Amino acid sequence: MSESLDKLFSPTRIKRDADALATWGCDWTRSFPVAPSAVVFPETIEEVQALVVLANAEGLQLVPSGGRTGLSGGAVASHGEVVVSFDRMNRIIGFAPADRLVTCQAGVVTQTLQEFAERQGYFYPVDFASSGSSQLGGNIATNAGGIRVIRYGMTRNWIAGLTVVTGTGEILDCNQGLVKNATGYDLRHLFIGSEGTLGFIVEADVRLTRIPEPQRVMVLGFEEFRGILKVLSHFQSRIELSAFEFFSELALQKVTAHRKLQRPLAKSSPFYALLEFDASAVADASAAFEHTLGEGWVTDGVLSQSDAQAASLWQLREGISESLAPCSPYKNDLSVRITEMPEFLDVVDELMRASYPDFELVWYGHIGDGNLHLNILKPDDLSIEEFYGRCREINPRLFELVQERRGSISAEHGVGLLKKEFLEYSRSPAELEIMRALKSVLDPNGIMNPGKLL
Ligand code: 2HG
Ligand code: ZN
Repeated sequence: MSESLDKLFSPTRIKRDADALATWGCDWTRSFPVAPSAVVFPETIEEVQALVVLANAEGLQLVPSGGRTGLSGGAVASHGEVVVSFDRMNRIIGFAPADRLVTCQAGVVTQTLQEFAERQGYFYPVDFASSGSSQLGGNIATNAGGIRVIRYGMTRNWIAGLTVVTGTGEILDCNQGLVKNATGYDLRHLFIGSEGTLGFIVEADVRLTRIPEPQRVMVLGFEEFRGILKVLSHFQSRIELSAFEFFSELALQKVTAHRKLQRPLAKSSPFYALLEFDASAVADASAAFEHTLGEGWVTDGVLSQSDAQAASLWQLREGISESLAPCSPYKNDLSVRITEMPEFLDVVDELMRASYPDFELVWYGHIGDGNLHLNILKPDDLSIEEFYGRCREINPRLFELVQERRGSISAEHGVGLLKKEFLEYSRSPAELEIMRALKSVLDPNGIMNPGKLL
């Protein structure tokens, strides 16, 4: 089988050395075994198709690989799979101003797309801390969210057309970049968020929007968790928010130490929120701040006075995940409806305090989207296996709280390997059966990203 791969890919486009296998065989998770048999670098859709045909004929298993910034093990190859990297399919192929569409290969880096859009006088609004290395194909495969979902929605909202190679080797041109298309099932949306289990995303027509006004950033301090949601409602009823993020004092301590940043407020508070909005809304935002201060919901606040200050305030939120990485955190990525959020925060807090009195808990997330990232930090004296084992033990109780509120056990990071055994807490038996049936149609031999999601 290895010989056939060599016929398809020239020596510069196939790697089998230990370093390459370790690099391309995993994502940002560190707890799963990494053991691919080879890494290949296709350059065309036809090559991807030929690879899928070969894999079906010879029983190879394929793991799609983008910027490898995933947090759920969705791009980890643990069992001798062939990793299919999109690093060489990284071109922006076309731009149609009247359609506001940019056509990209799957390996285009998010930031490259953002910068391209800006050069054309437009804006690609999906953004996250990993924009500098995450690739569009991976963003689509996980329906990535990030920091401006409250205003612009998830990756799904921006994908007008999608070219995929299915697990049977068919090339599908889904929705062709159309605005209106009432011709039955929209297969594009089946592939968005499919985590590479149905086929390869090879090309996409991405919608752009107008460049927003200059933005201002406010960071507020809170005595109580619940106050954050009151403030969210108050601001949202008065101004359009581009972001509403939150983090705890412990998260702030970790990120300021890691990135050597200034604390935002003179006085420390147990919790903070970061708000972003159009510069033209500053007067309304300031009035909203005064009101929330008067109500006692917030303790203090700061408003950015320059773009540089706004950027450094953003670092306080965007650098958190990176600053926790040395502590091998166990990650939770939960979501419930905003209306459920205040009570949900309380019950999760109670469960966590009772379950992990000796573990450090770092609370942060896109609270304006109902999305909570709760990272549990590994104490130095526990092995990673023991620590993850203890974290997994509590998952059923935590996920029951999510299920009772019809929430999601994975808001934006995907299921991958990390949350797979718990999927039933978010998807019903009937849904899971349909998902398996779809998988068997599009990937009957199970060659696509085996062992992930389902
Ligand atoms: C973020 O919002 C990312 O910073 C990462 O989604 C969250 O590491 C995490 O748990
Ligand atoms: Zn996030």
